[in-house]
Amino acid sequence: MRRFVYCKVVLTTSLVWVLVDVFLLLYFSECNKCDDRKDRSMLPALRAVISRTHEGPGEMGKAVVIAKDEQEKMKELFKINQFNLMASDMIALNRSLPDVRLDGCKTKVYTDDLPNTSIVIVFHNEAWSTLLRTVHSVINRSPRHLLQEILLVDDASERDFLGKKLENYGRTLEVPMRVLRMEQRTGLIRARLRGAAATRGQVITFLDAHCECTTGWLEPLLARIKEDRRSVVCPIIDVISDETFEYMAGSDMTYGGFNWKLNFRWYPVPQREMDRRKGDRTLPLRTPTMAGGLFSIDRTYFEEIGTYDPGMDIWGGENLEMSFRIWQCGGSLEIITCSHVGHVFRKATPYSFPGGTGQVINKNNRRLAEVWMDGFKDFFYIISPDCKCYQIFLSIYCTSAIAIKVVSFLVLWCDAF
Ligand SMILES: [Mn+2]
Repeated sequence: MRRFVYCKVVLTTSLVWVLVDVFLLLYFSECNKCDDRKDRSMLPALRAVISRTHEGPGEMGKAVVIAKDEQEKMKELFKINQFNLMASDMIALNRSLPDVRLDGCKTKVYTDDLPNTSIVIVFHNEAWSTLLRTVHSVINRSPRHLLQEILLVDDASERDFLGKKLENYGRTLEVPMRVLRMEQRTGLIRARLRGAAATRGQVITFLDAHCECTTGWLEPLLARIKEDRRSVVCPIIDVISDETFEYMAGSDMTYGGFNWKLNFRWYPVPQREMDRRKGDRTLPLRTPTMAGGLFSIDRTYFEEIGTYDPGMDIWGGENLEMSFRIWQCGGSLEIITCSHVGHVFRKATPYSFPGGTGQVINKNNRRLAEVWMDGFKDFFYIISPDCKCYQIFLSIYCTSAIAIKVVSFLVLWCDAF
């Protein structure tokens, strides 16, 4: 009898321990899920980047050196895109980059509920490695829940690998990537409009096709738009060398301006803007104009201010047009100094334009002056007498421009220049 009681005690205690074990097991497997949730912003690809050793051509943003006996071939390849294609092709699509942010930026914390964004990238005969490195840098360095999709708009490229091969590659990515095709060469402006019209994210982020996004590039852009949906924000544009693909940090001490030829120019940030920010260089920097290639804008605000002027051709002047439009119609244009994106700056354009570059830019600038600059347009006409020969066409291509002006000024209460 006593032995039976003894047995019962042993059995019950064993049972208790089994239950404790089961509980512990369940508890810890739950916690694995917790860790996953904490990590949800970090994609497997990003983890791979972090754990990768920083060796190989161009890693950590270092310059690529081409061997002497390859120099001739390198020069030949350079002509295709007007950058060192051989160097670009040697660099991993997910190469590592240095963290070039100001120290004050690295400790900033952003809320989890930022608006999400669609990325729109327009390309024309872009190189495979630069285009895909742009895409991978977006995916690897953006919290997944903030990326709605990546839209590539092909402005009638003629290279085979940018066809089906690109679409198939897109299917292997962790973020939905779609390729939209323009039927014929239409230029940056109308291609961007096509991309923008297809977006579903709350914010549209336009990028150039040869960029690399760095750690923490996206959150500060979206946080500023969440704070004020009428702020249109640009990252600091770092320089990726067209010769070596070395990554070099851009300055937060220059901002965008323009001259009376209506060329975009960088100027030193004036003291008054430093004073307005009380000397804190990590705060948004109000800039008169933007370079135009890289910026984020609230999608509904983009529609409200009338998007781009669809009457502008190919490229040129659209960045100033957008800048003036934003400032004059109740918004603000800012450089977010905590956000860094690299861009391959080229010395020459590899593209040819129907009708020639000069004519296109003059026509666009003329529209810009007529719609947004009021009496100040005379400065432009005085300094660019070339534009006079287009006077005869004014009535044709200004009708739609003036319609834009009337609508914008009436509906949006836009200010004068
Ligand atoms: Mn570019």
